[in-house]
Amino acid sequence: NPDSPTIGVVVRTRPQTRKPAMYKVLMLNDDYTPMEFVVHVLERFFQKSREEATDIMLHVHKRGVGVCGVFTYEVAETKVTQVMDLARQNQHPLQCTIEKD
Ligand code: NFA
Repeated sequence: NPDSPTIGVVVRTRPQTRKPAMYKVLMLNDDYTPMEFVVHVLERFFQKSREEATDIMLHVHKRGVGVCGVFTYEVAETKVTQVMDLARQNQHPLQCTIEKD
């Protein structure tokens, strides 16, 4: 319509959305933590099936280190704390660490 100016709305978008940095939770082998405890930890804190947990535990047992999962920093930190707290309560030397993915 030539007599009525069109009303425009300025919409600004962010230049990009950034994906959060991701961190691997690594589990280290040791000579003392019982295999069944490691499987329990993987089921409880990393939502692994019994079969998957057993595969990961055996991988860590044979290779020395393995990936439990990949998470944002805060979630990865929480998982490590939960695993190490339960291990200490049960007097197992099980160790977990975080590594940037
Ligand atoms: N190496 C341990 C054992 O023989 C089992 C283990 C697996 C410990 C994975 C830590 C991590 N009892």
